[in-house]
Amino acid sequence: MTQTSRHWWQSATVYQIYPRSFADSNGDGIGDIPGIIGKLDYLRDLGIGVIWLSPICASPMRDNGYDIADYQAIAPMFGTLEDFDRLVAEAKVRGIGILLDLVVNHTSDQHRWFLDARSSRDSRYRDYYVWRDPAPDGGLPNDIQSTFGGPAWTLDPATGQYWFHQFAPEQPDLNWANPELRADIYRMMNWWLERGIAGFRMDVINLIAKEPDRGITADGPKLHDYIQEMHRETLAGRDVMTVGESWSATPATALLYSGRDRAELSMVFQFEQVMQQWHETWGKWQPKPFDLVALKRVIGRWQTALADDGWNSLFWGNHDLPRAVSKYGDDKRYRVESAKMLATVLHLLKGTPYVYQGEEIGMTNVPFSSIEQYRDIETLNMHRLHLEAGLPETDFITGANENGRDNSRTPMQWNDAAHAGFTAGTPWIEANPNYERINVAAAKADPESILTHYRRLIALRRTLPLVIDGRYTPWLEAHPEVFAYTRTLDTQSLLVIANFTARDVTIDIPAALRGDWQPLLDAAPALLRERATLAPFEVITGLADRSFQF
Ligand code: TEU
Ligand code: CA
Repeated sequence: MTQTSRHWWQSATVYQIYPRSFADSNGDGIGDIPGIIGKLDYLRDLGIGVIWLSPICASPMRDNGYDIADYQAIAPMFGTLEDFDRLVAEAKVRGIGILLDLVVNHTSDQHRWFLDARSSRDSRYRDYYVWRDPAPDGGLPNDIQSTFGGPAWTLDPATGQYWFHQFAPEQPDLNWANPELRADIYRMMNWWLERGIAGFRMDVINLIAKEPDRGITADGPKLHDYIQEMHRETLAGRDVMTVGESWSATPATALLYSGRDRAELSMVFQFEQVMQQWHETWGKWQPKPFDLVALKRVIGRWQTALADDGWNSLFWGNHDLPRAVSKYGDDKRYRVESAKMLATVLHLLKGTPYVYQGEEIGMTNVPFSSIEQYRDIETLNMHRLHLEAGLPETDFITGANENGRDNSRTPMQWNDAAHAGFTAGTPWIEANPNYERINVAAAKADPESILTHYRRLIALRRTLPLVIDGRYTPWLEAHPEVFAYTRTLDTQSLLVIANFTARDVTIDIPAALRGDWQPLLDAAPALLRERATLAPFEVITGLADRSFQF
């Protein structure tokens, strides 16, 4: 890809905000839009170009806003439409665009469409949702299960049919086969785009074309027709970025979503490396031991498959995943080292990097000990179901502390005041008790903080074209403890060699990598000989006027 055809979002770094947990401006214990506005200077100083806001629309908050009751109203707990317009304007002044979370696989059961749809089989909105008659024996139409546990069908006794929901019953699936529904969605998207947003993150976009009668949930045959239609009706002619969430994406389907001639999306979020670390039966509640070789294999496959067309998203965490430093690093003795190492490895890959709030100061998983401390609908449902199915309580709590979604949803840690400076009231979920040590104020006071390191990485992407365009070459692929790669553009290359363990690791340096490497990211220059020893979680980086093309 030449420099002139580059899109703005290929050199930008995205920062994800989970509004509920970011900054509370009025002491009700819930983060809000004025709170976000108050932190825009912090985000500008970090160097990010885009904020992805998790949902802020009116919602009964069964799933913290991923259950929308009105797509064109702001949830009162987060503020008003005026607050939102002010956020867009204030962010723009700082060179930051706002991505909204487009949740259109389903609505809330409190959306007026669904309220009307369930009022009668003759409702004009009935077909906006997916209804089926009971099976001949009166039971469920089929055995599709929902992501949050239990059947994907719930009976509406008044009208005698089941509605389909891939998540909670309070999140009825929309019927994308209905052209009027699609037109309403596009109208709503254009309404937001005209307010000046920078684009959309699209929630479970892979699920919209479901065909439940054929057992199809993800990747239905019409999926790409719908996305192309959506593009024609809303995105075409606008210089916006879009990222589709797809737990089923493979490198091959990523090219369908993000290939340059496809007129669909800018990129997708993929979860292959996340899911390969889950247990076969108990899923994420019984994590497997971390497998670096498998992780490298997945990342390498995506880097290679999207080298010349399509585009990668790069992330370690989000609001559904555990904290990166706890999952892939060492959140105790080597927290700082491992958080910096993980950031370096991710941000020097090819793609658009995403920073999840608090990752830039090395926030960690929570040490909850009782199910009462959790808030997430998925965790609470799965706790009940897995205990019924025989998983011991302590195993579940261990698994939830390792992989549960509340790990990433505790309050952003701003300073060492009560509740991490997040709220003057009582937070909706407890702050991680380590906020006294791990917080933004402490990070700002330390020139060698994780925060400083993120700032350097984000700035480097803006100044060094090699970071954006360079070709990825993996090294030491079978090594179980070290992640190594080069990126090459023309005759310039950068090198990353990272130790993923808490031990010294000595490696044989491949002949091609030996020699002098100029400093990158304020590190010392490196002279690589036949062997090198990396300290715990150390990462070696360097630049050289050499080419590695394979
Ligand atoms: O997530 C999709 C999704 O499938 C996750 O719920 C995932 O399966 C789960 O976290 C793994 O255990 C999106 C949103 O990111 C999530 O927050 C929502 O709850 C979900 O869609 C429904 O809108
Ligand atoms: Ca508030």
